Amino acid sequence: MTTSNQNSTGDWQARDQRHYLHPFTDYKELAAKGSRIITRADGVYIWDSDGNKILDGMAGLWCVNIGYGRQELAEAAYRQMQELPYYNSFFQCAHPPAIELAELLGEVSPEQFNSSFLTGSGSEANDTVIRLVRRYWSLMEQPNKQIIISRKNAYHGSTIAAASLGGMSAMHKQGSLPIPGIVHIEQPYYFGLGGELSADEFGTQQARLLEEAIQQLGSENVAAFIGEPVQGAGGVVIPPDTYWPEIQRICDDNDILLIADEVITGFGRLGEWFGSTHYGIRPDLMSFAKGVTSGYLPLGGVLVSDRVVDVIHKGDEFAHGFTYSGHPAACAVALANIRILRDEGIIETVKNEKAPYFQEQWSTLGDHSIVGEARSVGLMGAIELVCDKSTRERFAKEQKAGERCRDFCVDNGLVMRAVGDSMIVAPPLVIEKNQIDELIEKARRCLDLTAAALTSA
Ligand code: PXG
Repeated sequence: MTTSNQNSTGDWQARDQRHYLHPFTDYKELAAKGSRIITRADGVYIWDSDGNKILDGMAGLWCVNIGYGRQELAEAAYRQMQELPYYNSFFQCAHPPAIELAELLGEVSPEQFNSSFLTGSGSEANDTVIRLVRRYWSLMEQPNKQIIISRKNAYHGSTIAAASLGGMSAMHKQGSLPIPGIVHIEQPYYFGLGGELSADEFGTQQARLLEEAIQQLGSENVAAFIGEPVQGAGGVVIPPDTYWPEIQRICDDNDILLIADEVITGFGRLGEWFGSTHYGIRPDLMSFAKGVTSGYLPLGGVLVSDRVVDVIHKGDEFAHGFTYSGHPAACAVALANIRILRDEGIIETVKNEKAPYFQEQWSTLGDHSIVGEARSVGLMGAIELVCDKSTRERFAKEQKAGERCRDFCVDNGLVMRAVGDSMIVAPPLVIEKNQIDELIEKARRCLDLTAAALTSA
C-alpha cells in the first residue's frame, strides 16, 4: 500500500483523477491539468500540497467569513459530538443546539424574523423556500398563487428545484430545467446591460420588469419574487441603488412575498448581518447557508417572518424536512461562529473600516488598461476585463481572458475567480488592511501578466 510518493502532489492527483467526481468541473480540462491539492489553511491563507501559500480571495467558496483556523469552532463541534452527535427534529423532538441557534438567528436578523427552518445547505434552503411560499398561499386560500419570479443569471443552488429557481442557462440546458411554475426576468447588470441609461434609471427600469411580469401572469397567480441582494456566482452583480426599493414597492403593491437569498450576503459580507439591511428591504423569507458556520460544517436554513410563520402554524402537517435539519454539531458550530462575529465586532469593522478601505483600493484597478469597470460593495468585488475601455468591448472568447487571468492569480499566490471575463473576489471578513494591499498588488500584477499575454497572442 505504501509507495514512496504516496503523499506527493502527483500521487494525490492520480488518485483524485481515478476516483473523485468534482462538482462544477470540466473533466477533460481537469484531467489535462491535474487538481490543485489544498492541504491546510490559516487566517486568510491556504496552502497547497507543494507548499505554496495562497491568499484566499474567495473565502473558500464565499463562506469562510471568520477566517480559517478558529479553535473555538473545532471545540464546539467536538464537545457537541461527545454530548449528542445526532438526533433529529422530527416526531416532536428537538435538542438544545437547534433551539439555541434558531433563537440566536432571530436576535441577529431584522425584527420580522423570529423563526428558522434548518437545512444542510443553501440549495436545500431554497427548496424549502419554494415549499414554504406555496404552502403559505394555499393556507391563505389562494392556491393559484404558485409562480415564483426569479432572475436570469441568478444562482440559488444545484438541486433540481434550486437550479430551476436560478437563472443559469447552462444548468437549465443540462438538466431540462426549469421545473414548471418559475419565471425569470432580466437581471440588474449595469455594466453589461445598462447601455446609455444612468445607473439609477437602469435600476428602476430593471425592477419594473417584475411589475410587467406580474401584470402578464396576473398577481393572483404569483407567489413570490426571489433575488440575491448582490448576485454572487453570476459575477458580483451589484444592483443600482434604485433597484431594491422599487422591487419592494412592487411586491407590496401586488401582495407577493419577497424572498432574499442571503446565502452569500448573510453574516456580514456587506457590512450588515444581512444584505437586505444594506439595501433597506424587508423580506418575508431569507435563505442562508455558508457564512452561518463560516463553512466549518455544512448548515443552511430559511429565516421565516412572523407573518408567514403565523399562517404555517395554523396548518396541519408541513410535509417537508431533512435528516440533517438542525444537525446538532453543525448548530453548535454555527452558534460559536455567530458569537464570534457578534462579540468581536467583525461585521461593524467590515462596515466602518475594511469595506471602505477595500473599495478605495479595489477601485484603483479600474485604471488598468484591460479593466472596463472595478466595482465593489462590502467585501465583494468584480473587475470586468475588456479589450477596449471606451466601448466596453470584450476580448474574443477563444482568448479566454478570464481563465488566463485566474491562472496567473493562483500561480502568483491569490485565489481570484473568473466568471467569464469578470474577475471576482470575496475574501474572509477578517482580512487585515495589509492583506487587502497584498490582494490588490497581486491582482494588479496578474492583470499586467494577462494584458501582456493577450496582446502578444
Ligand atoms: N444561493 C446562493 C446565493 C449561493 O451562492 C446557493 C444558494 C446554494 O448553496 P449550496 O450550499 O447548496 O451550495 C449558493 C451557493 C460559484 C458557486 O461558482 C457558488 C455557490 C455554489 C457553487 C459555486 O460561485 N453558491
